[in-house]
Amino acid sequence: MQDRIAQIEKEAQEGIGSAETLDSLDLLSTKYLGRKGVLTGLLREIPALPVEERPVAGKAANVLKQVIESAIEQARSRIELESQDGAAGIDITLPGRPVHQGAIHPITQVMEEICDIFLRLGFDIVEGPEVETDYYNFEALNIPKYHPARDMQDTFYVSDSIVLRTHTSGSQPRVMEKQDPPVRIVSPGKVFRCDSDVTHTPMFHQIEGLMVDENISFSDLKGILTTFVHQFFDDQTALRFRPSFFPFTEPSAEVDIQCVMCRGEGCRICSKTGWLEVLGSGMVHPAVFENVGYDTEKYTGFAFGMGIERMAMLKFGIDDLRKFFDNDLRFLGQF
Ligand code: 2NL
Repeated sequence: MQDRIAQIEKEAQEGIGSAETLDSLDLLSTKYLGRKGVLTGLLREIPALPVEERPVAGKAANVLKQVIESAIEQARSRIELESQDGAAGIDITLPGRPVHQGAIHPITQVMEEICDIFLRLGFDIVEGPEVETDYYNFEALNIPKYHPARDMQDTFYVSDSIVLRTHTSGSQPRVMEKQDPPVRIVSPGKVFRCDSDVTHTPMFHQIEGLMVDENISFSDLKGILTTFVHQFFDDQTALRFRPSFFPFTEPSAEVDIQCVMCRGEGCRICSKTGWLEVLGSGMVHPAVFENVGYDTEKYTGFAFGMGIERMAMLKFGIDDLRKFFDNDLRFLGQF
């Protein structure tokens, strides 16, 4: 009897364990627990056993019944969970949940692209602090105390001698103080001006470049900046160098490119001139070299600066600077 009970339990466990549908489970339930089932048959045989075996056999049969019942309940939960339309309520016809994919901000993209072009031209990237001393932001760059650029209107002052940097130039004298020429660096980053209207945001991005060595001439400036413009826009884009003024360069030149919208025909974007201003540049003023201890008889260099937002607007044909800062994902995801 004990052996048969053990045998029945083994078979029942195997059958129930491998049942895959509720229907087959129902059949197994009837087979073992039904009115004409295996267990009923087993219990009916007990009275025929020798009297001393009956209690043990009866108890074993009842234990077997409980074991089978709980095995069937477990299997039912398992099958319901696995089944697609069972009591667990998993509806496989529901559309999937959307996975929102991020995008790199267009300003970051343009910043990285510009850095890549200068890296290929042999420049290193340096980053300086956004909170800068008056000395590095102004004094070292030959912007004296009375210069209009230092006006409270333009500069965010943290204290008398600390400002939010108004350009990334300050990173460059820091490098020159520590390193003798040749120097070939670009410094990208956020800059801050106390100015906010349709075409100005109080924070924007710039990249500045500096190249210093023996025998660096204005031709090197023209060559590097022409290569840059041809790589960033396209190699058919015409450039012109127009005399200008910056306190930290002499001579200074602004770089215009042929209008990317009308190709020089004259349109709204270029105010009918056919040209767009993209860069400021010049030969580093000897006063800047003296401030960092470079021998002005031995070394010359050129420097340049440009606004990233402006480059991104021209490249992507965006007409409003503020769109970069609205954080509208429908806009930002397009680039
Ligand atoms: C512009 C013009 C410019 C520089 C930045 C520079 C840096 C050092 C020495 C001399 Cl360390 N010059 N930077 C030179 C010319 C122009 O930026 O329009 N920026 C948006």
